Parts: sequence; C-alpha cells; structure tokens
Amino acid sequence: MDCLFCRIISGEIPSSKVYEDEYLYAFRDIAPQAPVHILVVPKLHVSGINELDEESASIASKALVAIRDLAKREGIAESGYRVVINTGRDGQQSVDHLHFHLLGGRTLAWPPG
Ligand code: DGP
Repeated sequence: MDCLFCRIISGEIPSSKVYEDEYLYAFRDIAPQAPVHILVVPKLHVSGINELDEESASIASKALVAIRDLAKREGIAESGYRVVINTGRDGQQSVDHLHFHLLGGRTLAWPPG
C-alpha cells in the first residue's frame, strides 16, 4: 500500500482523527491553512474527481453530510467555511486519494491563488 491516505486510514500512520464511519475518515491537516483545517477522505481508494464512478460518487456525497456536521461541531457553520477538492497538477493536488479540505475559523480570501 503506497497511498499515504490509505496508510492513515488503516492506522499505520498516526493522525488526529475527528470523525470516522463505515465510508469516511476525517483528520486534521498536518499543515493547517486556517484555524480549522480538516481532511475528509473516503475509505475507498479513488485518486480524484476524474476517477469518480457511481460508488465513489455516492460516498463523496456522504462526505458533504459529514462536512456539514463537522462544521457545526467545530463552531464554524454560522460564520462560514470553505470546502476544497484540489484536482490534478494545476489544482495543486499533492495526494492522489480523493479528499475534501474543510477550511474555516478565519475570513478566507477570494479568489484563491
Ligand atoms: P492536496 O494538496 O489537496 O492533495 O492536500 C493534501 C493535504 O494533505 C495537504 O494539505 C497536507 C496534508 N498532508 C500531507 N501529508 C499528511 C500527513 O501525513 N498527515 C496529515 N494529517 N496531513 C497530511
């Protein structure tokens, strides 16, 4: 298994877990870009949006529900937050396992760089 996030999900690499269910694993980003920076990751390995199929797309929709609940729990639901899926080279995706960044806890700039 050479996928970093598969190794985190399996527990081989330690992480600061904030949520887990049958389909998803969520943990704090090692290099937070905001006071709240959580990665929500499908347990099923899929490289990114371009590789989504029916099963992984269904799990991705569950990730949005988990993000809604995590935003509430982290206290950023009312103030606002951003959900990001970096994709491919130009999108600055660095880990080829689909993941959602949940960012909040400060006023985020727009447009992104
Ligand atoms: P992306 O660049 O969109 O592929 O996001 C990958 C994120 O993963 C990046 O924000 C940093 C984070 N990351 C990389 N390695 C680790 C790690 O070992 N542990 C944790 N918690 N996060 C990591």
